[in-house]
Amino acid sequence: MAALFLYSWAFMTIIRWLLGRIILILDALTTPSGAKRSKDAQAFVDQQTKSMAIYQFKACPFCVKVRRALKRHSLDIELRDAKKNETFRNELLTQGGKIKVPCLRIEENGVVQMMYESSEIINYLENRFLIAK
Ligand SMILES: N[C@@H](CCC(=O)N[C@@H](CS)C(=O)NCC(=O)O)C(=O)O
Repeated sequence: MAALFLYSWAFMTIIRWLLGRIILILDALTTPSGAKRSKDAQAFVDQQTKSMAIYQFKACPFCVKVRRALKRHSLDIELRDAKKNETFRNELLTQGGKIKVPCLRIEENGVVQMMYESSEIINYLENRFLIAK
């Protein structure tokens, strides 16, 4: 019984790892090109995104979706690996309340907002930076 459990756990781990690699390869092969803004407009956006960070796992499909949106819209937001980095993992848990990625951290006037859900994050960024959908 224990052996069966161990085999299925190992099998699922390998499948998950393989799917993760496939997602990363497809992402690398089809990376979107970034939107172009005037120098001033990009500087304004960069100034605003300085107070943001995204907690993520490298091979999580929902994180890949958000990272592609960042690339497509030329949004320079710090990425924090919550799988490998213990400090970031703890920040995500204490400030957001759960270990779930992606999560967008927005800090404004000393107030921290933690936003989960990839679609909500992308919508928020597109609305905030007036990006046409
Ligand atoms: N509906 C969510 C799904 C996010 C999700 O399921 N993320 C997984 C990673 S791919 C997660 O954080 N799982 C918790 C864990 O692995 O500890 C979204 O679109 O952001």
